[in-house]
Amino acid sequence: MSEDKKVPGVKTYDAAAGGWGALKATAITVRNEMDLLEGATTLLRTNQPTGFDCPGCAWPDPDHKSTFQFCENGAKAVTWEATKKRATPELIGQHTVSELLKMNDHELEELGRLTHPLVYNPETDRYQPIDWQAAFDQIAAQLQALSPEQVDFYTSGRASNEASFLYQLFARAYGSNNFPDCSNMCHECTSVGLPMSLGMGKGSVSLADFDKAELLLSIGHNPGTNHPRMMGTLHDMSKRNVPIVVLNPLKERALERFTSPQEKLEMITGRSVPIASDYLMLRAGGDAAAIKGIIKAVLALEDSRGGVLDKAFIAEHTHGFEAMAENIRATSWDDIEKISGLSRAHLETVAELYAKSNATIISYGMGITQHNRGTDNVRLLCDLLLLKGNIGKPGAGICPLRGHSNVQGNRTMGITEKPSADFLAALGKTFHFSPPSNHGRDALGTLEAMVNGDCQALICLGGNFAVALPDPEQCYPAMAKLALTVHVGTKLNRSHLLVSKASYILPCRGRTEQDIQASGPQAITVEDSMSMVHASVGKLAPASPDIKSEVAIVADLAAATLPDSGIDWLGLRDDYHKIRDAIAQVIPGFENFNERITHPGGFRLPLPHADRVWKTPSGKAEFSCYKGLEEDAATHNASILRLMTLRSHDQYNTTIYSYDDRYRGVFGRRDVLFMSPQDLASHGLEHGDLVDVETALEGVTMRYPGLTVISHDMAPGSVGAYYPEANCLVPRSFYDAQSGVPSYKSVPVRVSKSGAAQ
Ligand SMILES: Nc1nc2c(c(=O)[nH]1)N[C@H]1C(S)=C(S)[C@@H](COP(=O)(O)OP(=O)(O)OC[C@H]3O[C@@H](n4cnc5c(=O)[nH]c(N)nc54)[C@H](O)[C@@H]3O)O[C@H]1N2
Ligand SMILES: Nc1nc2c(c(=O)[nH]1)N[C@H]1C(S)=C(S)[C@@H](COP(=O)(O)OP(=O)(O)OC[C@H]3O[C@@H](n4cnc5c(=O)[nH]c(N)nc54)[C@H](O)[C@@H]3O)O[C@H]1N2
Ligand SMILES: [Mo]
Repeated sequence: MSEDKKVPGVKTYDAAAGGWGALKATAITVRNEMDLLEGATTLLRTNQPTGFDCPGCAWPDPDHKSTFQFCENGAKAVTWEATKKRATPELIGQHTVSELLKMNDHELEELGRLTHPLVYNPETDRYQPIDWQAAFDQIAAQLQALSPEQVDFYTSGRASNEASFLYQLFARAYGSNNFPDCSNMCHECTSVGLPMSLGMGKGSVSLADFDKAELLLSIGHNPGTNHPRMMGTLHDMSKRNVPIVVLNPLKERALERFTSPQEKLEMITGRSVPIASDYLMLRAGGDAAAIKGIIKAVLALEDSRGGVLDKAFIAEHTHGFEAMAENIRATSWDDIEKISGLSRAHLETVAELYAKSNATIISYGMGITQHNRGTDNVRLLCDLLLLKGNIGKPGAGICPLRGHSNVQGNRTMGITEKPSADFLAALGKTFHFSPPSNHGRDALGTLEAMVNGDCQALICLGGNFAVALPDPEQCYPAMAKLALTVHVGTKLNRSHLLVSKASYILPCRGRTEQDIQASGPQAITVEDSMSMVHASVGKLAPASPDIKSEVAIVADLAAATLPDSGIDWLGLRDDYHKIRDAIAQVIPGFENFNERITHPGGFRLPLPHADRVWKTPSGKAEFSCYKGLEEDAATHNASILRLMTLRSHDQYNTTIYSYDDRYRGVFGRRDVLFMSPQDLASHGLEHGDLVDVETALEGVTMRYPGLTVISHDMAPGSVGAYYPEANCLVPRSFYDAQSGVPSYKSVPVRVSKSGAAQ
């Protein structure tokens, strides 16, 4: 690593990703957060058959779950939860909330695990301890006084299946379908787009498919940081000489070269394997143009030499091919090149690889979904796959990389503002009530309702709602206007401090901790990105005797709020088998739930599209017809750049583990703007200059002043800054209309030297 003489905290990272650097980072994290021995044994239990599911990401585990998979960022997620630091009422009560608000997000969570329920006292401007039952009774009285349309129930994707199921049951028994959730900021485009194309809102691949794939297109995700256990899979593919084509505006080190900490020889020799066989540095928001270009070139290959498309599959299984092909043929190469930032020749080489491969997987993340047309983007990826029958065939398929470790499970459990009639009927029948059938609010809907006063109470099962959402300038004051906020969480964060008329923090146990209820020790279950459902059992003693499980908190709150519902909340709380029996009755695919999770590795939920059964209205897979090439509100102005808001290597969403971003060469700071050398030159800027960034959308005034611009290997036209800080540049009106996902990866911005005349 070499120091940058000019810009403090910037270094050039020239090694491969992974390797000893990853081991060292893990050792430091364990030392800072935990007792060494306990830390080591806890990490060894991660993702083991009798252990707990890693809260780090939703990548699945191999079938033969025996060997421990080393994972730096999984270790950070685990030790951050299992830390020995404690945010006791005494510690929190030393500060007024106004003082706590001056701490940054890292400092707030660094206070440690919450140990006792707290209530805000406006007279002292402090959080103070409260008894659990008093908290439940007070919250219940306020919920009873509000109407269900005024209350919103947020879920962040760590909540277990059992907690999520009970939570949606509580909200619906209360009368609300207002379910904003983290998926609304993340993979909602997948949940909306895949059903339109394939009849199912989940990925079609299993882990075994990666062993048989002949080509991988990895688009808009950064697995070295965000899905680190995927690196083992990519490493194996690379060693099998499977081409891995990456589409990403920014050079991400782990997608270039990786040393696997599981491979002794590589660790000893310092050797690494290349990951991307071809790295296409397209412009942010240039994916649709690039994919349309690849499809265009594939169609041209079919015309010139034939035998490229899977015509039998297209005829038997799909609908809309001709309209799609005509639309693509009408798109000009000039436009494709201009908007993608890639050359025709380069896209044609990818088309050749695609034409040659008998089994292709496309994996994708936030680079695809967080755009004005995120849902259309997802459908376009399906179009490319359908051309060669790459859905429902071994070694092929679509692989959305889900975010939170159980976000997919939350959805399966009914956390959705638009529940299906079948789901509501089954829920009502099982619990003898009439659930509301109206469409409720999603995350942006809740924000809007908070601003205009329609929403009066926000209950949060985890997460950091206000910091994750766009438009903090509107969102923060709107939180303070609410009548009631309730946060179920493990650590203190900013959303907890945006206090309303009545605010409560209810501390819960995490995945790593034992969960003992009246009937004995409990397991919870989660669903990974590939629809595998399995049990998770924590082993550590809870962070405090005064914290409860998420299930217990939801059940106790429901019992206090809805004493006449006829639902045996406390019975469900006392024995999670009963919750799973209810899930089995309500949700298809969970038959014999309790029995099936006793098998190591659990079971896979039915995925009709993986068997080429298309649950679309036409009964076929549907090609889409992507109009135009622009993914985001057009700018067509050389002075306007596209801002991608990014995660560093040392953060988990709004949780900032440290100020380092090792692979991108940034240390001890986050106040930087990544820019290409070409854009630096065209903007008359130098590496290290102080710049101001402002959003370039009509009617919007949003600024982020005082960032240090650093030169980075990335596509011209695109700039990057860290999420969540850069949310001050993302307007809440800038989102994908089909899914409601904010366009966090493509905000048009102007960049100018700080102090320069505007
Ligand atoms: N350690 C860790 N793990 C995590 C998380 C975390 O914060 N930390 N978060 C979890 C969650 S909730 C999620 S959703 C996932 C997120 O995982 P990712 O989907 O990897 O999300 P991001 O880090 O936001 O980055 C996306 C990547 O997309 C690229 N990109 C940006 N814009 C574009 C574009 O227009 N086109 C293309 N092709 N690429 C683009 C960026 O350069 C970056 O490499 O990770 C999960 N896992
Ligand atoms: N600009 C920009 N904004 C973004 C994104 C982006 O790429 N750019 N990404 C978006 C995405 S993909 C997502 S998913 C959202 C994330 O939004 P959220 O899911 O709301 O945010 P997190 O930061 O994951 O939530 C962290 C908090 O969760 C609590 N917590 C941790 N573990 C547990 C647990 O086991 N139980 C409970 N009850 N609480 C727990 C802790 O109190 C912690 O402070 O942010 C979105 N916002
Ligand atoms: Mo996410």
